[in-house]
Amino acid sequence: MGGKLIVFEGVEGCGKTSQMQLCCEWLQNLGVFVVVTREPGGTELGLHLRRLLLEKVENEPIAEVTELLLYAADRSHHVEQELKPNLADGKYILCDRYTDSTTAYQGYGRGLNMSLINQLNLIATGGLESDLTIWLDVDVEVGLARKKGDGVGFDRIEQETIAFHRRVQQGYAELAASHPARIVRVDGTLSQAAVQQVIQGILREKLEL
Ligand code: Z5A
Repeated sequence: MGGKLIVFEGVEGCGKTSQMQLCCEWLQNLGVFVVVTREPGGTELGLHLRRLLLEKVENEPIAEVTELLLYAADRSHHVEQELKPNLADGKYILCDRYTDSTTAYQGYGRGLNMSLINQLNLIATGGLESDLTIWLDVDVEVGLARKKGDGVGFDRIEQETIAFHRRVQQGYAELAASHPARIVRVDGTLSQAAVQQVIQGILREKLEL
């Protein structure tokens, strides 16, 4: 069986982490070798970059292009260290966020130049695209309320305005419309069990499990 890259995307609190865990258990029960990873922070170097990206430094805000380059650096290292070797070993990789996050957050959210973002995504991935991307669609307010309920406190990006998060959400909607074969929308407002049933159906169909 060849390796597959399955990415989970969506706004804050859409349920990616919970659904990836459930998917991992289901795939392992089917006898599939699974690797769970994330961006930013899927490698040792990436963990340092993640901390730099998500902590807020009051008197030294990160410039927008710097932020973009740090996400690209994390991705480039992640692709080389984690994604390519595990795909070559035939593993199924469940990845929390990938290139569409950069398009949605830095492109739609921050308004950075899309052709620059596309070029950087290409450089960072060497052209490695996901086999399937699950977009968990929830309203921004629903996702942020879930995160607030967790009581962990908001990170630097979660503290952005509602307008920023709405632009990100719009970005996901436009990406899904432009890439219907790769990105599949799932209603993330259903119960966790119902969302998982839908995802398993999609993986069975698209990846012939
Ligand atoms: N970012 C970027 O800007 N550019 C990039 O290129 C990349 C990332 C790669 C880190 O993301 C940040 O980096 C992110 C975008 C930016 N922005 N922020 N902040 P992250 O993925 O690590 O963090 P996150 O987006 O905030 O995700 P999260 O906290 O891990 O949430 P989640 O994975 O989507 O949801 P969850 O942890 O599974 O669930 C959250 C809560 O909701 C929890 O209490 C669950 O029990 C509950 N939940 C989950 N599903 C349900 C359902 N179906 N019903 C009810 N409640 C639910």
